[in-house]
Amino acid sequence: MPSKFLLSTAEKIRDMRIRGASKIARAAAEAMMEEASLAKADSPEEFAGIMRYAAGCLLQTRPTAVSLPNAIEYIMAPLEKAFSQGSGVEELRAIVRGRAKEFVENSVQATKKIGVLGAELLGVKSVVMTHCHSTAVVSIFAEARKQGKFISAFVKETRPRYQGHITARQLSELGVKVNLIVDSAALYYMDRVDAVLVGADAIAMDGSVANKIGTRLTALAAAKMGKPVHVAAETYKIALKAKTGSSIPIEMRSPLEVVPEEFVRENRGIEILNPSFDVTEPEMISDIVTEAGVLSPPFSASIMEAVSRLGY
Ligand code: RUB
Repeated sequence: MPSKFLLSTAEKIRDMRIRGASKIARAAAEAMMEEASLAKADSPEEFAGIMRYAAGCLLQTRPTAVSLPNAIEYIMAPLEKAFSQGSGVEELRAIVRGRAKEFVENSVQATKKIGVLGAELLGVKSVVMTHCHSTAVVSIFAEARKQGKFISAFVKETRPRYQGHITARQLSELGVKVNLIVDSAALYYMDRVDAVLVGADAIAMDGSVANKIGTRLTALAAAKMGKPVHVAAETYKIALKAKTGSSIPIEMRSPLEVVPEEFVRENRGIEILNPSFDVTEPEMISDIVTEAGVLSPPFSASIMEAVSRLGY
């Protein structure tokens, strides 16, 4: 039987009480750590079975954020290796616990480093447009403010879940002057903006970026007005198996996030589509700020270089 903690973490990720690619990955790693601690196994086979089941539960929650399978792989690959080499239960338990802890610590450090590297891209008085809510993006604002920069922001509300409200509150707490706008006002205000700054759920090997639905439209608006688009993302957002953006799965969510149940009942003939993410082409992205450095176009080369340097 999987633990209550594992099941409740999986549930929270699925219904977005835990959301955002890095928080999802860290929560999954913490659930794996807890599962390893609680696992009552008489044999290595039994322990590995418990961990494989836990990994499977977590992997089924949300499909687009590659941070989730990458976190699971970071933990499970050494476990499988040690298992095949005949390690005992306590050794396997220590491996899972150690790797999960390491993943979370690395992720926290990576977000801080992205803050420092990303803040260098912002001028002393920058006006930045954001979409959705990204911890990596907020980290850049936090560092820029720490450096005494006077940043202001046009924060898109981000229908249908309004993650922009979280961004607006957090940036305001940092002392950023915040203008909260409806999503469709992006182009209207783009001429007042110096740069667009967004996070990522997955980055394909060609530099295509999957992020909250509407990111691509924002990037198009930025391209129209000649404004740069900076992406902030930890390297575990790189989808090593996705050569291009078209192989990143896009999560479709409930119509009830878009309209009330009454509307659905009264309008049976209307199909309500709610894709949660879209993919922005590399040509519309100026750079990708990672903890391993700021990656520049051509991304197929810079991503490959970062990946081989990191030993992925
Ligand atoms: C969140 C979203 C964020 C990325 C990056 O979507 O698209 O921009 O996940 O966030 P959702 P972070 O709210 O559907 O999870 O930088 O925190 O990983």
